[in-house]
Amino acid sequence: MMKGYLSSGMTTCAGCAMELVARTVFETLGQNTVVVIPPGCAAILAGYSGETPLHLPVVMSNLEATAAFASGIRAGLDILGKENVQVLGFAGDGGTADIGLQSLSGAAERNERIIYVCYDNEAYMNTGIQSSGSTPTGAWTTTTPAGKTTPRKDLAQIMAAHRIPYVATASVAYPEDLSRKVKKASQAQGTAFIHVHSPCPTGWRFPPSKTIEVARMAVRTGMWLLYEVENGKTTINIKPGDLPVQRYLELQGRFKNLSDAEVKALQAEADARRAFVRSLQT
Ligand SMILES: Cc1ncc(C[n+]2csc(CCOP(=O)(O)OP(=O)(O)O)c2C)c(N)n1
Ligand code: SF4
Ligand SMILES: [Mg+2]
Repeated sequence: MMKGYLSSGMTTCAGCAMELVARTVFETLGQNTVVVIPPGCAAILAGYSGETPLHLPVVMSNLEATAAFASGIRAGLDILGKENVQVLGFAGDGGTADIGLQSLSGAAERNERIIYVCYDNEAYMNTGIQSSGSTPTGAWTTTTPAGKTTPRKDLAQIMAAHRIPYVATASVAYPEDLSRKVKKASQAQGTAFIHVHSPCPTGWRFPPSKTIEVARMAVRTGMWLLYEVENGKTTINIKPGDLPVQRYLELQGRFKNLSDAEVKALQAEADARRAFVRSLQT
């Protein structure tokens, strides 16, 4: 049963995947958890002016340094003998793939015992839908009004290349898979990283009632893959879907101006990604 570590009356947008992801992650980790959240849409969960909706100890980091804050808190807890308390970084894609990447990379290289969850809404949403390193090719944002022309970074593989004990991808549409991965992350002997696909109705231009449908279609078309890398071993958790990517793109206004050639290019990218991750699974 959901205990609920977030008060009701939250002010995320209707249909926000990030909030569902946060609730699932907090619920899975439980009360012995200290949370670090940088600026971004999730900052609303940390609160402001001395008030917070979150029933867990939480600090708002700056955007560059979520993993550094988490590392420092981990060190303090260890000195106090509180090894059983988990430290969770919960950050967006801009704060993870771009602005906070150096501190995350440093923490991973030191193999800090922290859990880092990136909710990926594929743009800087909180400041007005600007393109990030995680925005997919072709997507409209306010800084890519004609569609992004370059590919997205492969964040999960960037983290796997640090050879930390646990890396996983997840999706808001598969909460049991997400929860199982969070549990595994909490048992890792070092840095654990989970990259969660988190559709954003406001920025992706779809109705709030369609969040889970959009997220599920990403997996069913191979636009998002669900796998984990445990101590270097890759396991695909849900069979990568092979429906045409058009089925995912057509649900969202941000892709409405794509040409046939651009759709073909995204299809080729999805096919290549599927083949690449399959090749890692031995
Ligand atoms: C160094 C720095 N640059 C810019 C900002 C302004 N800023 C605050 S929140 C935010 C968006 C963060 O995007 P993301 O991490 O993807 O989270 P989202 O808003 O999408 O949830 C930005 C750019 C900042 N706080 N710090
Ligand atoms: S802009 Fe998107 S990610 Fe941010 S609160 Fe609204 S729905 Fe959630
Ligand atoms: Mg974002």
